[in-house]
Amino acid sequence: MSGFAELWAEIAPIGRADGGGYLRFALTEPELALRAWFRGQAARRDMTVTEDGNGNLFAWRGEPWAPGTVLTGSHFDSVPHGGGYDGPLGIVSAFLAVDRVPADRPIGIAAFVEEEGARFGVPCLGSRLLTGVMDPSRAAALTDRDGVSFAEALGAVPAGRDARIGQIAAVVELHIEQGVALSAPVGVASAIWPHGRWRMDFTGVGDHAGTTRMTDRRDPMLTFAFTVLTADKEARLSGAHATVGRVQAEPNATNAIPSLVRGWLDARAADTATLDQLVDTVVKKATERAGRDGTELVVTPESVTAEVSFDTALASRLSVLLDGAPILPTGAGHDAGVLSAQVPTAMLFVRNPTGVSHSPAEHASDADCEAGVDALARVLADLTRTTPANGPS
Ligand code: HGY
Ligand code: MN
Ligand code: MN
Repeated sequence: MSGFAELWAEIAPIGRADGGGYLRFALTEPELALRAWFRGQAARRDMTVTEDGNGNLFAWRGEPWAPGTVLTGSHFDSVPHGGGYDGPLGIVSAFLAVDRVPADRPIGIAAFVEEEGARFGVPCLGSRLLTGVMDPSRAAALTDRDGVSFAEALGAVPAGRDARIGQIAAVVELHIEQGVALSAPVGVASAIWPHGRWRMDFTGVGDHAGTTRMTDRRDPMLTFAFTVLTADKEARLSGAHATVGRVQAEPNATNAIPSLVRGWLDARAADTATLDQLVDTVVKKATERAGRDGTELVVTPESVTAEVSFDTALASRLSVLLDGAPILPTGAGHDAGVLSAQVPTAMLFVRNPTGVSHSPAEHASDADCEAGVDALARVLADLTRTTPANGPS
């Protein structure tokens, strides 16, 4: 039975980027290589591999989608120059955990597509399609920065909801912790903060940087800069999180006042009221500033995810099973959050000593990852210790 380090070493080189971290965008060559690795792991274990027509990949022990099956897994895709653990840790751990569960237990392993939304802009795209909360035609039309649509990348219009998700007894996703709140090797998730991403289009009048008097300018970069500072200030005042990490300017020339600045606001808070208040305040103040700058602002929500409260009884059961593993919330979105609306769902977190994620510096120790595999195996054995009709006992 291979240990974590050996199996991890098989995927570590795939998608490694010059400049650090990983470039593993959904359905691009590195992620397709990881999918090939996934198929190989499934074949080694005589697991049946299926796809759901949405870009999600599955390996099944027993009949695919059999009632009473417990589904685990995570995602392969990364943010640009992200760490190697965010996503793949849950899939590598799942294959190792399955090896430690009695062979007659119905278990599925998933690799969900486009969890980060880093290529097509909507996070958890695959799990949203699978559960029917994302319109397949909207998903099909999403494009990446090269103008390639999701349908082109997938090779078809996504299939949309697969009703068999309703046959799954429970979902357990293992993921590296993305914060410093977990001091034990393994934790259990209680909730995911409500969060979302809003595209902000600031339009003004493009002009010559050298000949245009300051009083004559309608510069969207000023309104944008004000908005970034406002989002930061309002988040700090309300205990929320606000980030603008992605920006585009047109014509993006050193000696031209931009005509358009496009930025994305990522906002999150421990509760919906705080999140709504934050976004409303930022948009209100930014719009007022646009009036003073002679610019225009259009804000478009690209994806907004409601607060997720994981199944309390299931979380408590897993914490007890795992010798009192801490139960904690997260500000990070996950496919498990999407699935929890339709299936009893839990998450296991593996300690991240620095808490850093979405960065080449993301890391977890082999010892903690081994502890995660052991915990996942114990959870899968416990949750599949029932007859299919009853689901987890
Ligand atoms: O952005 C997130 O919360 C997750 O990493 N997709
Ligand atoms: Mn992530
Ligand atoms: Mn993730």
